[in-house]
Amino acid sequence: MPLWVAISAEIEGGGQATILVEFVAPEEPPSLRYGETSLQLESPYPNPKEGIHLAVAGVGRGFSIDETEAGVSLNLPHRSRSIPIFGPETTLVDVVWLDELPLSVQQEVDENFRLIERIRILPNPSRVDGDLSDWSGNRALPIDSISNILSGADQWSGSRDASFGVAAHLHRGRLEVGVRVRDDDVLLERDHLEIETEYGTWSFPLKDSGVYSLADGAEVAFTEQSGFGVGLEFGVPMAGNIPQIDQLPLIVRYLDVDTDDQTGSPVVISSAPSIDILLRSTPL
Ligand SMILES: [Ca+2]
Ligand SMILES: [Ca+2]
Repeated sequence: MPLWVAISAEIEGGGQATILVEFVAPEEPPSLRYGETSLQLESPYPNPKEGIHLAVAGVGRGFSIDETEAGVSLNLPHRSRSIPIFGPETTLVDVVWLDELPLSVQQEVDENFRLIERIRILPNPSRVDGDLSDWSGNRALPIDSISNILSGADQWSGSRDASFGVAAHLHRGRLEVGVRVRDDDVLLERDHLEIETEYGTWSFPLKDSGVYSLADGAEVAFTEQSGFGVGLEFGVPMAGNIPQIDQLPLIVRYLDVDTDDQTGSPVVISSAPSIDILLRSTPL
């Protein structure tokens, strides 16, 4: 440890994509990054397609990649379910593994590969009322790294400028999302939040404290602003068949505008690059 595995493929439609899997510690889930390109890497180790045993990880099946008609999936140590990472109509191009990324490649990864963070959805109740105390006890997922920035990375000056923590509940068919936005220059009506599931996307500006109605029966409540930023709660009844609670792909994005921004386009910081990429993989 650490260990990197880069899996490049030709995907449906003719494009190329790479999923980078980074093992930080054997007992922790690996982090996944996605790039719309094929990474050129050379490894001193044999191609792990047939399986590598992570000796450091102790017992287990180790790491392997399955290529079937259903697509490409990963088997990870200590996990009973394999993780689909590319859908059908995918051809594996290259699989390499490395103890560390060369510096030149690290720069390419920093610039072009985005973290795929999965927001866990817990079966807890909460109320969309602008009081975030019903989220205490849930560890928020921090979305605060350069690798979460989808656009405007050169405008972003760090987590105080724009970042957020997010947690989610699904209770009695209602999806509720709690977000604490960190922004040292909150511009009401201009800074936006976006919440996306495969069933719909809601985009709304930050507003004064209060509860507001949105499309499709959704509502959002904001807390009072503080020097830190602003908190909000979002709720929406989910129509139709909700998959298993932990398998509802959910993306939260913050679109940050600052007073001194000359470009006019927001910094976009997001929990995952797109819902399509999230849909390809089941929870880690
Ligand atoms: Ca509440
Ligand atoms: Ca702002």
